[in-house]
Amino acid sequence: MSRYNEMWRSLGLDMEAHDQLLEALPPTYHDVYLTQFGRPAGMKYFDFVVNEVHGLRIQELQEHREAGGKVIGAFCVFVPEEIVRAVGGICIGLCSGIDVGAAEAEKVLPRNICPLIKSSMGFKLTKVCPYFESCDMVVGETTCDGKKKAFEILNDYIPVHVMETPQMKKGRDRELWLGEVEDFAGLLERLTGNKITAETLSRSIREVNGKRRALMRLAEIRKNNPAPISGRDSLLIAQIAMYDDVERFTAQVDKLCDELEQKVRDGDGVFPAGTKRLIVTGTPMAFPNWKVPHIIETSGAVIVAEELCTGLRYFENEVPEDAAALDSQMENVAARYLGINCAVFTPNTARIDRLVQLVEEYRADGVVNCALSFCDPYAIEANRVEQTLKKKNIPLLKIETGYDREDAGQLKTRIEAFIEMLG
Ligand code: BJ8
Repeated sequence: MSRYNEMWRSLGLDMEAHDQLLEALPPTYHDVYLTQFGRPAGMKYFDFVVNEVHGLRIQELQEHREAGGKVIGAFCVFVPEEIVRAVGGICIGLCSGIDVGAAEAEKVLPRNICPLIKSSMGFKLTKVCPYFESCDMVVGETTCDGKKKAFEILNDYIPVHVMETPQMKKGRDRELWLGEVEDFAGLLERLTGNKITAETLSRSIREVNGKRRALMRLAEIRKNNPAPISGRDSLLIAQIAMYDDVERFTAQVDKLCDELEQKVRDGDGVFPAGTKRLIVTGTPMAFPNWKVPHIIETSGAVIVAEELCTGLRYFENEVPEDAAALDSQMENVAARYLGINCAVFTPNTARIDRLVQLVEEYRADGVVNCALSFCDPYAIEANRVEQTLKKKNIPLLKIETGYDREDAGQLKTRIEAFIEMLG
C-alpha cells in the first residue's frame, strides 16, 4: 500500500485501474532506462522524478491548490506557461503517451484516431491520472482537427478553454494569436483573482527562459562526439520539463550539464565514438512514449537531437526579457510561441529548413521521421521532409507507428537496415 493512497482517493482516482497503471511502468522504465551503459550520475534526479511521478509532484500540486493556487493542464507547447505563472498558477503538460483507457475513449471518439488524442481522453475517462484530476482547467488549441473536436468532448468532463491557433503566420494571424494570448491572460486573472502586472510577467518570462536555456545548454552539449548522453535520457528530461517545478528542474539540468561538460573534456561517451548519429523529427513523444528512441538506440545508433515538441521545438527561442511595459511583454510572449514550427501550419518550410540546419550542426548521419498513426499533418508533411532531404543527400527513414508494441519487431528490422545502410 502506498503512502499516497489517501491523496489519490481524495482526487477521485479509480484505485484499481491506477494500481495497474503504476505496475506497468517500472519494468518498461527499467528496460529502457536503467540498463543503459555509462549513464550520467545526474540522471538520478530524473529517475527520482519518474519514481515519484504520481507521488511527490502531485502532493506539491495539492499543497499549491490548498494555498489558493490553480493548476492548468495543457496538451500542446503553444500554451504559454509564462501567462499561467504570472497569475501564480502552475502549468502542467498532461501525459498522453501510453495506451490507457482506449476502450473508454472509443466510446466517445472514433477508433481510428491519433493515439495521443485517444490516450488523453482515455486518461480522463478512466480516472487514472492524478495530474488530470489536479487540474482546475485544461487548455486546448485548434491545432489539428482531431484535437480541436476532441476538446469539445473533453469539456463534458473537465472545464476546457480552447485557444485559437492560426493556420498561417501572416500579419493578421499574428494579431489573432496575440488576441488569444491576451484573452487567456484575462481568463486566468478572473479564475485566480490575480492581476498580471509587468513585474509578474517579467519574472515568469525570466523563469521559463531559464528552463529553456538549461535545456538548450544540454542540446548544445549533445553536438559532441562521442555522445555524452543518450537520446532516451534527453527525451525523458524534455518530458519531465513539462510537469516538474520550473526552478528545481532548471537547477538539476544545469547540474547535469556541468557533469556532461566534464565528460566531454574527458572524451567520455555513452556510445563509442563513430556510432551513427541520428535526428528524430515528427510528432511529439509524450510521456511515457519511449518506443522508437529505445529501438533506435538498441540498434546501433544514437539520437543526437529531436526536432519535436518534446525536444527543440519546446525550448528553442526565448521570449525577449528587455520589455518593460506589459503590452510589449505580451506581444513578445505571443510572437515567441507563434515561431513554433508545427505541421498544422501552412506553409511550414521553416521546420524543414531548421531540420537541414540541425543535420549540419549536429553532424548527423541521417534522419528518422516519426509520425503517430492517423496524424495527417505530420504524415503528409513527411513528403516535404523527404523531398528536401533527398536534394541534400541526407538519408531518411519514414516511420508511422502508435503506442502498441505489435510493430516493435518490424520497426527494429527497418531501423537496423537503415543504420546498416548508413555504412
Ligand atoms: S505544436 S505538434 S504539441 S499540436 S500527433 S494531436 S498534430 S493528430 S500533437 Fe502537437 Fe502542439 Fe503541434 Fe506540437 Fe494532432 Fe498529430 Fe495527434 Fe498531434
